[in-house]
This record gives sequence, structure tokens and C-alpha cells, in this order.
Amino acid sequence: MNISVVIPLLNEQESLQELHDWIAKVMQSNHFSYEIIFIDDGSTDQSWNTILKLSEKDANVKGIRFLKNFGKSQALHAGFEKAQGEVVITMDADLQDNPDEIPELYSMIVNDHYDLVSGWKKKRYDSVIAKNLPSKLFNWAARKTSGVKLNDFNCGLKAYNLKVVKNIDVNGEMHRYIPVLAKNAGFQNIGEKVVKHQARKYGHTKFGMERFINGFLDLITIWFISRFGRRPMHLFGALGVLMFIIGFAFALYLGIDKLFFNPLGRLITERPQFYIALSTMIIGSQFFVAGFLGELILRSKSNKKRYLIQTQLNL
Ligand SMILES: Nc1nc2c(ncn2[C@@H]2O[C@H](COP(=O)(O)OP(=O)(O)O)[C@@H](O)[C@H]2O)c(=O)[nH]1
Ligand SMILES: [Mg+2]
Repeated sequence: MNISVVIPLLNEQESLQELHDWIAKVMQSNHFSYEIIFIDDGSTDQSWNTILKLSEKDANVKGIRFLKNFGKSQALHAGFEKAQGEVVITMDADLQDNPDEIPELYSMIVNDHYDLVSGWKKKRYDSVIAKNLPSKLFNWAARKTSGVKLNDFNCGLKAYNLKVVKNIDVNGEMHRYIPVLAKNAGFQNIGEKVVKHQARKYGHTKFGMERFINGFLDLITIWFISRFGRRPMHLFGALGVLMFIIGFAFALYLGIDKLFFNPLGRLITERPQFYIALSTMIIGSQFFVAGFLGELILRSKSNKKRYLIQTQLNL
């Protein structure tokens, strides 16, 4: 199979038929063998019924329905797990991403050997204040911390070599940082393609300003995980030992001073150095233990699923 199109969605009933027809048209005119995997993430409208109807007419349509809303990252994870095409394309369900981009994206993966190609909505059709400005700031921060040189991390339209999606673990709200996850997993060949973006035709956006706050917090997490995720002891152990040594030096100084130089001076507990010694040694040991626990957790990592599927279609 050439292409798997993975489409996570939440309450997009009006768009699905049109989106399906458009994708099918592009696939057929390019003679691709393909599947479209819709992941209905607990929609409360008619989205799942629409997907059922589409699948009756078109055997390329597959579907996953979550028991409740688990989030876009979980939906992508489920789709990636099932995808079979040599190229996997993700796109939004709201018709803002243009299926006409698919052949070019496919070719960049297959012929130009990119591991991942991310869409770049150079000209956006969203509101300037709510999306465009914060998103510039957000992308700048993401570039700086991750070292992945993309202009538009958050674009839903992306193409992947199948082996990339099978080897990354998208969870939490990490769908914004899949290129960073891919890079951390060892896929260095990351490209970008300017894609056409449309204004939302039906429904309304599901992500508000809170995405930027969450986005930045996730960015810190991902930076941390990529630096120290595989070796927590290198950070916590070093910090812990350093602090402990500082504290111990103060304690030693107090002890020697008391025993040999000032036995009749102030009580040790009345001196500020005592409190510095006490707190740094305690915090230092805690850091050390945190690093050690991190290492233990790493070694017992279980592959637990983070979502529950209610129904599956053709999979
Ligand atoms: N699986 C899943 N998809 C979601 C969720 N929220 C939004 N989406 C989908 O993600 C895509 C982009 O969402 P949208 O609201 O258009 O965001 P915007 O284009 O950035 O304003 C659409 O296809 C939505 O249906 C969610 O909680 N779970
Ligand atoms: Mg949208």
C-alpha cells in the first residue's frame, strides 16, 4: 500500500464527506493504493455515523472510535499503530488542509528520502491575534529548544515514512512536537513544504489560547526528556552530589571550628552556616534519589496504552 491518511477528528460531521471525496479523487487520479483511517475521538455529533456510511461505500475507509475524548496525540498514536502505507500522511478533518498536497508530499518521502515532511502554512487563514502572533513566538521557542529548524510545528498536514510513525511514542499533548520526537528517535532527515491553507468551512476551532500555555509546558518537558530522558542520573546525580559536597564542606568547617578553634563560641545551631549545610545536604540527597528513581523507572518502562477503543472499522 502506498499511502495511509490518518485523520484525527472531534465533532467534524459537516466536513467528513467532502474531505473523503476530495482525498479519494486525488488518490485515484494518481493511482495510489491507500487507506483513510478516521479516528473519532469521542465526538458527540454525527461524525461516527458519517464515517460508517463512508465505509459502506468505500472499502479504503477505516475507522477507530474512542470511548471518550482522549486528545489528538492519542488519536494519532492509534492511527499510527494501524497504518500500513509506506507513506503516512496526517491531516486535519476540517478541510483546512488541502488533499492536493498529498502527491508532492508522497514524492518527497519516497523519492527525496525524507523521513518526515512537515507542512508550513505560510499564509494562514486564522485570526491574527488568536493564532498567528502567538504561533510565531511558539515556533521560535520550539526551534530554539529543539534544534529542529521548522517554521510551523503545529501544522496538522505532515508526511512520514512508515518506519518513523512506528518508532515514535506520541502521547500527552505531544502531537505539536512530532518532528522533535522523530529527531530524538534518530530520524534526522526532516523537511518542510509550504502548503495551502484554507479558512475553516464548517464548525469551529477546538483549540484556544490555552494551547500556547500547554504548548510551552510541553516544550519544556520535551527539551528535558530529549536531554536527560535516557540518563536522568546525569542531571539529578550531578546536582545532588554537588549540593551535598557544598553542604558537607559547611558542616566540616563548623565541626572543625567548634572542636579545635572556638569550643566556647556560639552554638552550632545558632550559626547560619549550619542551616546552609543542613538544607543543601538534604536537597542534595533528594536530587540524588530522584535521579536514581528515574533510572529505575526507565528500566521498568511498560508499554501501557493510554486510550480505550470503543469500535474499530475494517482494521
Ligand atoms: N482526535 C482529536 N482530534 C481533535 C481534537 N480537537 C481537535 N481535533 C482535530 O484536530 C484538527 C485541528 O483542530 P482545529 O480545531 O481545526 O484546530 P486549528 O485548525 O488549529 O484551529 C481537526 O481535525 C479537529 O477535528 C481532539 O481532542 N481529539
Ligand atoms: Mg482547523
